[in-house]
Amino acid sequence: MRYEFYYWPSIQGRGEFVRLALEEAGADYADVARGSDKDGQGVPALMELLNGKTVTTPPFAPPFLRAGKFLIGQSANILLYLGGRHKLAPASESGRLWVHQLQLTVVDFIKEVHNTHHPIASSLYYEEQKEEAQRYTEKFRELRAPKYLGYFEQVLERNPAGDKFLVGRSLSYADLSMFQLVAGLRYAFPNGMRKWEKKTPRLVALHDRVAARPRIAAYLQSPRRIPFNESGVFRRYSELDG
Ligand SMILES: N[C@@H](CCC(=O)N[C@@H](CS)C(=O)NCC(=O)O)C(=O)O
Repeated sequence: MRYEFYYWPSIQGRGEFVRLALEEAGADYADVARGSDKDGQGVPALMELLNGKTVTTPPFAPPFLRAGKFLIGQSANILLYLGGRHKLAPASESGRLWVHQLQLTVVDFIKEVHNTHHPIASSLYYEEQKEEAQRYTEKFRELRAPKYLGYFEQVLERNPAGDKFLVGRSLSYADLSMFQLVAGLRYAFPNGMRKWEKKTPRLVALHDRVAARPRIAAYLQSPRRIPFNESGVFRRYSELDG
């Protein structure tokens, strides 16, 4: 089956967690809004599914995925679906729930990362909420980022099957998301990350292993990987990095 993946065309954003899973799975997919299918209809095709009056299961926001007759929204929900189909999650129900739980925690963390530059409203420019961003991000750097990263480090440490993967002894989509978190935080908060990484060696090692996986390495070198920029979730504003 050829998947149709829908996300804003110029950013990694929340879509990147799904792109990484599609790439690791070697799945056949079109990144529709980037014009790789649908006869180059791109963003209009995305908007049609988002706002079309006849869509009976409309997504609230991108990313979303069309898989045959399914239209699936919410990044963690899309990954729950792909994980089961492409062996990117354990076969057992308990294992799948655990991976899903970790991914939902990634979603929470991403929301807080987003709040560092948009603490008041997504509809305002960063420049219109710089003071609040500064205050929010001080606490993010002091408390939240170390807490989330420390949590994932602890999950690796406590995995009864060893600390190579978050869950069990094989790769899951949550491991791919760990790669993206480390890469994104290194981009957005290079100073902060240098400090936080010292306490999360397993997480950093997992990032490196994921980056070296043949399909992921090929993807990262390809034009399909959009570079980090100041429109996505991870933005480099040096004044927020302490
Ligand atoms: N929890 C959702 C969040 C989706 C979301 O916030 N998407 C952003 C782009 S990254 C968006 O377009 N939001 C529009 C809005 O919130 O109105 C997920 O993880 O997929």
